[in-house]
Amino acid sequence: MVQDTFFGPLILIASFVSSFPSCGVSAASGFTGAGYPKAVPEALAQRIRAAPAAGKEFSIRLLTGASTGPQLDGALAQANGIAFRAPYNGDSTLRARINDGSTLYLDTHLGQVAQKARQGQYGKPNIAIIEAIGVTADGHLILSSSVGNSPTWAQLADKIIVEINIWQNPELAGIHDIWSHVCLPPNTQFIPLIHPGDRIGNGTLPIDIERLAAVVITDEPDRNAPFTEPDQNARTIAAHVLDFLQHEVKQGRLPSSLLPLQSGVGNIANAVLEGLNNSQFENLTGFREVIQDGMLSMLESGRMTVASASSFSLSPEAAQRINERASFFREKIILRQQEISNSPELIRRLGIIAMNGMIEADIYGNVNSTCVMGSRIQNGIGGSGDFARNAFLSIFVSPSTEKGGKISAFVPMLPHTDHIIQDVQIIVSEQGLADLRGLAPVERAREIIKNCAHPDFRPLLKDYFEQARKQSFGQHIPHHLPSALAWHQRYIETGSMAG
Ligand code: 0RQ
Repeated sequence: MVQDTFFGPLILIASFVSSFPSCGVSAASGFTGAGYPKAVPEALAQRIRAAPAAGKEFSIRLLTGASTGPQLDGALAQANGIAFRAPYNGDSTLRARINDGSTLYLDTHLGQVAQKARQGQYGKPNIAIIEAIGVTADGHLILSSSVGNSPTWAQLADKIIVEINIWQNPELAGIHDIWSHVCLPPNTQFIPLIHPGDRIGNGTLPIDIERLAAVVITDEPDRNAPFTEPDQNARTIAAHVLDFLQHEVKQGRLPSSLLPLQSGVGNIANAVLEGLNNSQFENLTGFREVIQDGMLSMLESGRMTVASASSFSLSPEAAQRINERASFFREKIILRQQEISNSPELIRRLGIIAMNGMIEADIYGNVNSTCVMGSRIQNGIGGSGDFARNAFLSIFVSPSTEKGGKISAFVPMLPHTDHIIQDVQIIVSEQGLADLRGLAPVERAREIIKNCAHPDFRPLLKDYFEQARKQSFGQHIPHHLPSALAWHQRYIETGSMAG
C-alpha cells in the first residue's frame, strides 16, 4: 500500500520561517508529545526573540492536536511567542505563561477540534507545520508518531511546511489510517468502523503540492518522558479497578475479553495496564487516544490483540522498542486522526471502558480534571470528556490526597467542574472504589466519603455533608454555600485544606 519513500524533489528551506505572519494562526502536528515539528518552531522562536530588538512585537496563535514538546510549546513559550493556544497543553513553561495571563488558552474536547476548525472557529491557519517520516512516490505524506489533527491542518492551511524526521523508523509506514470522508453537517457520513482493529481509510495523507512551502529534515526523537514505576497508591488503585472488572465479568455485565479500553496517561494508567497484562483476561482491545508503555507490553505478550489510538506517549525506552520492532507494532497498532479516535459516536457504539485521572471530585462525584484551586490550569480536559460522557463504563482514578496530604482529592464542592455527575460512574482512590451507577446524589455522597476519601479528611467531609443536609436551600444536592469552597480558600491561605 505504501510506496518506497523518497526525498528527491524536495527542497530544504529552514529560513522559510521569515515569512510567518505575526498574529497569524499556525497549526502544527503533534499529540501528547509525539509527532510534532521540532526544527521550524525552534527557528521561529529565535525569530520571535529577535523581534523586540528590531522594534517589533511578534507572536502567533497556535493550534495542534494535543500537547507537544519542548522544541514547540516549550521554545515558543520561552520566547513568549504564543498569544493564543488551543486545544491542550502539557508543557510546564507554557503552563506558566497561561497561568500568569500572558498566553490565552482555549482548552477543548480533543475530538471536537477538527470540526470546530472546519467551521472557522479558530480562524484560518496561515501555515500548517506537519511532521512526517517520508513521502510516497505520488506525493502523499507518511505521517510520524501521531496523526492528531494533521489531515485537517493540511486541508485548511494556506501553506504547508513538512518536517521529515529521519529519527523515526520508516517501517512505521502502514501504521496510520486516515479517513478522508470527514466533512461538516449536513454532509456528515457514518464512520464505517465496527471493531477497534478496522482500517477504514488510507495509510498516507495526500497534500496539495501547490501549497507546499518548504520541507525541512530533522533527526530528533519525540519528547519522551522517562517511565516512572507505578508507586504503591497507583498499584492499589489498579488492584481495585481489576477486582471491579472481574466482578463485572462474573455478574455477566462484561464479556471475558472486556470491552475496548481507554485510559489516560500517567502512573495509575500504566499500573492498571500492568495489572491487566498479568490477569486472566484475554483478547483485550484498546480504543483510545494514546498508546503508552503498559500497552506495548500487552501487545507484545498477546494479552491485547489490537490497539487503536491517535498517537504514542512513551518513555524513551519504549519509543526505542517501537523503533526497533516497527514492523511488528504496525500490525497491532492503528493511528487515526483524533476526530475518529475520540469520536463520541464510536465511543458510544463500541462500548468503551474509560479510565481517566482527575484533580479532584466533590462528594457527589462531579469531577475537576483541569483547574487547580479552580483557576490554575494543569493540562486541559484533553480527551477525558469525549470518553467519559460516551463510555459504557466511565471510571475516574486519583490518590485520595495530594501534596503530602495537605490536599484532599475529595472536597465538599468543586471550584471548577469538567465532568458532571451524569458522566461519572465509578471513582477509585487507594482507599477503595465507589460504584455510583444508579445512585442519586446523596447516595453517591455516602459511597464516595466511605470508600474513597482519606481517613484524615473523612470526618470533615461527613461533618460538611451533615451540615449541608441541615441547612441547604434544597435537598436534591445539599450544599452549605458559605463553607462549600472553604477548603480551597484555606489551602490558598495556609497551604493546607485541613487548616
Ligand atoms: O503536580 O506536577 O506539580 O507535582 O497535578 O498530578 O498526581 O502526577 O497525576 O499525572 O495522573 O495527572 C488530572 C492532571 C492527573 C491528568 C491529571 C497536581 C499534582 C501534580 C499531576 P506537580 P499527578 P497525573 C488522556 C485523557 C486531564 C486530561 C485527560 C490530566 C499534577 O490526568 O491532565 O484525562 N487529566 N486526558 O500534585 C492540587 C489537587 C491535585 C493537584 C493533582 N487535587 N490539587 N494539585 N495535582 N491533584 C490523555 C489526553 O487527553 C491527551
